[in-house]
Order: sequence, then C-alpha cells, then structure tokens
Amino acid sequence: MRVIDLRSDTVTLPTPEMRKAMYEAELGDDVFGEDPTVNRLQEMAAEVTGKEAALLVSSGTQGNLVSILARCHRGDEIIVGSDAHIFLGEVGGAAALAGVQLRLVSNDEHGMMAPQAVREAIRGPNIHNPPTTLLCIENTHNRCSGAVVTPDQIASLAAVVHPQGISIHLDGARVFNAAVYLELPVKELVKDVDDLSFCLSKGLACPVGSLICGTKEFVERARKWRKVVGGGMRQAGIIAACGVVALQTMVQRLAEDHENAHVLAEGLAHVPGVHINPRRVQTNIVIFTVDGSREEFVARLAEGGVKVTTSGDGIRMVTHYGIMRQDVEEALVRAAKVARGQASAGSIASLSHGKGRA
Ligand code: TLP
Repeated sequence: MRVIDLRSDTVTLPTPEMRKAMYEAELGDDVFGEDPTVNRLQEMAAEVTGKEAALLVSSGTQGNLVSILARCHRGDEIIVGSDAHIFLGEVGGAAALAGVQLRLVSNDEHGMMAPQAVREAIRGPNIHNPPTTLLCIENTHNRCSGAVVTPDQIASLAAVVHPQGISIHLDGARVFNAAVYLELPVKELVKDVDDLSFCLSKGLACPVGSLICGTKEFVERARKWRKVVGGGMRQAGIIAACGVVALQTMVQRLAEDHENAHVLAEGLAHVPGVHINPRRVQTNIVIFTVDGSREEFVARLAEGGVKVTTSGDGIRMVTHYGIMRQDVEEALVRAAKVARGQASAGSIASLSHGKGRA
C-alpha cells in the first residue's frame, strides 16, 4: 500500500537537481562570510523579496526568533495574531529568549487582524506600559487553512503601526504560496513589511533552511543574534545550493499543490460526516472537522496509509511536491471509508445506548 503523507509540506524531499547542486556546491566558511553559495542565495532572496539584504538561518522558528531578537529589547511588547505560529508553535521562544511579552489580537478566519484592534492594542507612553515595538503577521496563515493576506490588508496594518514607529515582521514561512495564489511577485506582496522570514524547507522542498530579509542594518544585527543562538554555520553552501535551485525551479509549481488541495477540499466536502468549506482553501493547507472522535479518525486514516495531523480542533492535510493528483484521489477514497466506518460505529453505539430509535 502506498503511504500518502499529508502531514506537512515539511516532509518534502529534495529534487535530483538539488542533490546535484549540493554535491557540486562551491563552499567556504560562512561565519567569515566566505561561502559563495550562501552569499549567492542571500543575494537572490534579497532580490526576490525586494529587500536590501538577506540571511540564511536554520529554520522558520530560528528566523522568527532572530528577527524578534534583532528588532526588540527585553521587556518590549509585540502584537501577534491569536492563531499565529509565533504564539502557538515556537515553544514560547520569543518570551523565553527575546524576553518580549506577546500581546494577542484576534485574527479572523482568514488570518487577518482588524486594523482598529491593532490600533487599540498599541501601548501609550504611561510609565506602567511596556513599549510596543513590533507587529507580527503571518502569510499564508497556517492555522487558518493556508489563508492568504493581501497587499492591501498589509497596507492597512502598516498605516496603523508605521506612523507610531512600530515595525512589521512577516512570518512568511509560506509567502511564496501566497504570491503564487495572488499571481503577484513576492516583492509586491511584502513591500509594506519591514522584514520577513521565509522557509525553503516547506513547499520549496529543500531539506533545511529559511531566509530573513530586511534592511542591511537589520540583517547585520540579525547575523549577530543568529550567532548568539548557535546558528552560525560554516560550509552552509551545502544547504544554500538547494535554496538556489528552489528559488529557480520550485516556486511556480506551488500552483499544482494549490490545485491538489482544492480537489482534496471539494472531495472532502462530499464525504458524509466531514465538515469543510472548500472555498476557504486558497493554497496548500486543508483543515476539516469530523463527526465523532477526531483522534480515532486520524488513527484509522493512518492505518489506511494516509498520514495527517491535527490543527486547532480540526484535522489537517497539506499538499506538496511529493503528492500527485492520484494520491489526492486515493486519499479521498480512504478518508470516505474511514468516515463510513466511523458513522456505522456511531450508530451501533447509539443503538446500544437506546438512542437512535424512533
Ligand atoms: N510549521 C510546521 C509545524 O510547526 C506545524 C507545519 O508543519 O506547518 N511559521 C509558520 C507559519 C509555520 O507553519 C512554521 C512551521 C514555522 C513558522 C516554523 O518553521 P520550522 O518548522 O522550519 O521551524
């Protein structure tokens, strides 16, 4: 039985072209700034995001943490969406290591915070208040089923925070998915954020790596903080070589993942006992709920060779480079079977409890 792994786009394996590039990469010591392949990748990342400079880091988590460290002082307050990965999925690193306090503003189901709510969350100069120094946004939004935040929405947040001297950091782990969805160059999409991190190791299929992009001055501070957290890597061109190939060859194909996610979502919407609004699925993340036990549904799916995760109170399936259309179709067949099994087990249980009778 073919195992269909829909847990995350992080499970992607490098392409043959990436492996070849790794093998052939020209290397140097990147802590001395002498790895030509890292330097090339960083220049490409700066160019594609329209920022002055970029820095290779080990992961999305490190990218967000180092960006916060480079932007804030201990005791600052930063505003993040209530479903943000920085808040929910990064082990509290911003608090533990950067010493900042997170101020949550509710994001809607599309991952967007209301500009007015952000305005109200900004602290005034009162002596009792921590200074608000940063607003973090996420695009695409993981918990919100890969929802895309538009440039106009980002501009509306920038109009609130920038006049107050507050910067915007974008957790752009999947910002290329957002750009492909909007059919916009990434630099257009991120023009109103001061800095961003994006991941090579998700839909772009690299084994490791993220980039932080911003002004030269910000990136130099980030370089120092990357060293503090043990992220100074030596012949990192081995990793960067994949990133170069990813930026050249793996961006436009994300549209295929979006198309597959759409098929998956539409198919799931027709499975009795499964609840999903397929119109909410814009990119490669599909989140749905089920009647009955979610944990059992996930376990039955795994037994049937479909690996998924949970997200919030739902079940998450993510499409990626390793998933083809026939995998999606097969996953739907297997999911329908699990749902049928769960429904009949449910009705037997309710009958034996004296329920379900006329
Ligand atoms: N997300 C992972 C897991 O943490 C759940 C996933 O499978 O989706 N920002 C966003 C929006 C992310 O989704 C992730 C990873 C990160 C940051 C952190 O990236 P890594 O895993 O490289 O540290």
